Amino acid sequence: MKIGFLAMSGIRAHDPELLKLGLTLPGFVERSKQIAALPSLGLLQLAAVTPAGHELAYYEAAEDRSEPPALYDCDLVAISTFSAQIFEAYAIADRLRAAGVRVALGGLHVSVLPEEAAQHADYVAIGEGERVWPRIVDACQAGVPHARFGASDEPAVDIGQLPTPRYDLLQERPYNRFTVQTSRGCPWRCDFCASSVMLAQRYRKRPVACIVRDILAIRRLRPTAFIEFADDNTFVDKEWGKELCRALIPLGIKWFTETDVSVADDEELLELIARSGCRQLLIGLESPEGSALEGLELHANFKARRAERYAEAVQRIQAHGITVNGCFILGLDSHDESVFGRVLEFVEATGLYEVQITYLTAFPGAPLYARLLEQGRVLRPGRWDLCTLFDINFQPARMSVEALRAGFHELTKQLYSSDAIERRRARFFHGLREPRAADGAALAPTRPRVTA
Ligand code: B12
Repeated sequence: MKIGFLAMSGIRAHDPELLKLGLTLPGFVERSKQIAALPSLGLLQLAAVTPAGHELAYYEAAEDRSEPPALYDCDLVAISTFSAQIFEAYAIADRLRAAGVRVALGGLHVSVLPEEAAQHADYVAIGEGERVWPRIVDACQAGVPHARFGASDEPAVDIGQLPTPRYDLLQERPYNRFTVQTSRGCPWRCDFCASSVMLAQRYRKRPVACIVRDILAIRRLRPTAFIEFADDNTFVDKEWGKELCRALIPLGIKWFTETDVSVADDEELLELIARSGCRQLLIGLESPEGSALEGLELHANFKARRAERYAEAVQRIQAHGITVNGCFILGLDSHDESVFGRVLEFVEATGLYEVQITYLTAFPGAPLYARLLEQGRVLRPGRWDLCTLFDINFQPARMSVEALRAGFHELTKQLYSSDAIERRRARFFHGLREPRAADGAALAPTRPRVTA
């Protein structure tokens, strides 16, 4: 069979005013452009486990969200879904199916809402795809008309055995960044989190040798590729993290990942992270003060317990020449209109290099969604296209939707103006040029420069 893998990359947001701001604010646009160009690791991973004997091709939906005509020559098309693009994915699936092409849908959104997806697909995959995808391919080849495949009905996926994703299918496409997974899941259970909902298994790490193997495969295609680890929380296990970084040092790559604030507890790990080429750690701080974080992490109240030491942690990480992208969620239940000023103060006080603000978002399948739905606070239920992190889909507890939006817009202007960005950058590099010893004496500038 000819099998097409259709990725729907790009960034989604609907608020016209925010989009206008986004187009004029350099800090906002810069990162969006970089990350919007990421290929779909999920699909490249599926391509790698496709049974032999089929012709495979990777496609991207066009900028106007339409499907490439070549898809109509395929026998089977796999589409990966996130909530924000689900209606676009369904529309493409409907058109392909009307033309006789079989369609398989999988990914985060349809794993949570398989009944909805089944109206638009021949095959629906629930959960991790490595075991179910070969079964879908076989079912399609055998002419099975309709089926649903759940990862929980199959033996567990062993991520220690994953083959290298088929990065080679990207051919000459102009990607500058590539994703590699080093781990799956996260030991924490944040109420709003949309990514770990589908992973039935616990937090798992891949063998370091496999990660290096995958990076080398990317390097053969693009010698200067920037690597993003597509993890939920990379440095949960500090000793494994050190092993990973030691293996990355000789590769001379530049990389980025997401992890939690406990990474700051281990000086040796920070040193290795810096030496191995890390350009940035993205850390979900969520709110500038602990009271707003009470009960947010459902297992151990991890975030509230850590909040007091946030500022110290950011400074400790950045002192190693690693920039921190601190993420804040606006609209948490204890947030009133004073939160916007407090985020700004926190950013100024800590010298965070980069900041990301998003709205609290009720994603289908997340505990937050069930809670808000029960409280009658989900605005326009079923409007999955609003699950962008930049559009409001819930009623905030202590302010109006309008106040949340207006405060967010204002904070966006303040955080991403050229001046604010310049100031944060200058402060970061200045801090690196003048590191101080514990007794306050100036040290030689030994820290690596950060340029990405
Ligand atoms: C990299 C990434 C991106 C890349 C995606 C590139 C791409 N084309 O895939 C970019 C930067 C473009 C991106 C964009 C967005 N993202 Co994003 N992104 C991620 C991130 C960090 C990693 C995803 C990843 O690569 N995972 C690793 C792969 C191996 O796993 P996977 O994709 O889930 O695939 C597995 C299974 O799902 C399944 N599977 C997947 N597809 C299919 C298809 C078939 C047929 C089958 C059988 C199986 C199958 O098999 C795969 C292997 O097991 C996640 C966080 C996370 N940890 O998941 C957020 C995440 C997915 N993003 C999120 C969001 C909100 C967005 C945006 C809406 C942001 C915005 N405002 O624009 C957009 C979505 C618009 C869009 N393009 O769809 C949310 C999604 C929540 C949800 N329920 O939808 C997440 C979970 C982050 C979060 N904040 O919670 N993102």
